[in-house]
Amino acid sequence: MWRENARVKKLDIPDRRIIAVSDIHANLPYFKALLDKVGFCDDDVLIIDGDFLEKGGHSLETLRFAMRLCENGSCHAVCGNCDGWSDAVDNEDEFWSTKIVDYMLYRGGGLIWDMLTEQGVEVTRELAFAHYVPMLREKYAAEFDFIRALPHIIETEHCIFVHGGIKPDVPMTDMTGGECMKFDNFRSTPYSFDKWVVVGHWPVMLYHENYVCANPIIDRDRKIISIDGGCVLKDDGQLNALIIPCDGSDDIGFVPYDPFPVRTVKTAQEKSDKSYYIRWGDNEVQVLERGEEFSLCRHLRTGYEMQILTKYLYGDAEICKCNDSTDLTLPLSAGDKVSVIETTSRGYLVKHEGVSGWYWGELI
Ligand SMILES: [Mn+2]
Repeated sequence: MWRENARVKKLDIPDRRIIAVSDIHANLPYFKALLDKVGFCDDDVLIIDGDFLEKGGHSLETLRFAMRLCENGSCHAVCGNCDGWSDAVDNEDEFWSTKIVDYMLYRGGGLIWDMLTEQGVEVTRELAFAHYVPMLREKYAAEFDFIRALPHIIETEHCIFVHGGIKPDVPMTDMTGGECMKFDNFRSTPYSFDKWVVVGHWPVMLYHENYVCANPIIDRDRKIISIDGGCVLKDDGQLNALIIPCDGSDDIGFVPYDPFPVRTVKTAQEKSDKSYYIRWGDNEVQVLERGEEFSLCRHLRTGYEMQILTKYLYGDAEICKCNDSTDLTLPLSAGDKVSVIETTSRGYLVKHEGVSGWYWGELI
């Protein structure tokens, strides 16, 4: 799936609403709830824009659910960098037999883990993976056939769906599957396109500097739409459905899903003068004062100091990493609806219109 040239599937979708979802990451409950929320039905076309597997708890179940949706013709999936597991049983090279066990133990799950577990095989450091390959190939022939057949790109009249990204000056079939699936930080390129290019892969919040927003970024000038809402990966993440209308117009919208309880703001508060967002990949902090609930930390690269939830720190060391954190006090009015991510003795970490931050007052 990685080294071969990108496979492009062309779809003719006249007069149907297109719903695009990416980076489900084995979170089947979110995926089902999102499909319910958007009222997905046989008149729609659903595009799964890669990374529907791994990291969350239901890889095999999610794969089977996607297979059923695709069988009835109203769903099409592209392969993401976390989905190409047919390689694990097709290439009997050393990479797979040694690395896969480390990977499974590190993740504590995943598609191959789920398959082995379903067959009563316990995943331990001593597991001789190569021994189980023929069994996996036989028992999961349908699942691996489905994965093998996944295109890297789906192209419709108005849109190109690809997990990571493409280059405007390179024919799509001249790129490798791997390049398309793992095109990191795609929006930081200067590229623009004639058709809408819809991507996942890079959680959208990573594109913002001082605040966290999980809503899709619809860049109308460059025709790039980035939809990965950080489902599974972020404490405040959400699964986004991009909605492209039947008439092919540019009136593109989205519906987010997260399971956080919705409450109402009682008293207004002003936005903080300054804020920062410590994020994955740049999340080393020095703990200045460690508390039970909050710890005062200094972000190592920038020197910015903020209170971080102690449970968001990895481990007890003075220098450590943390889950994504922000100190933004959200601008809120009385009556605003917010979803509550964390409840603390000082206030609430909430999300309002996709933006995460703190509310210090009372919720009704
Ligand atoms: Mn990805």
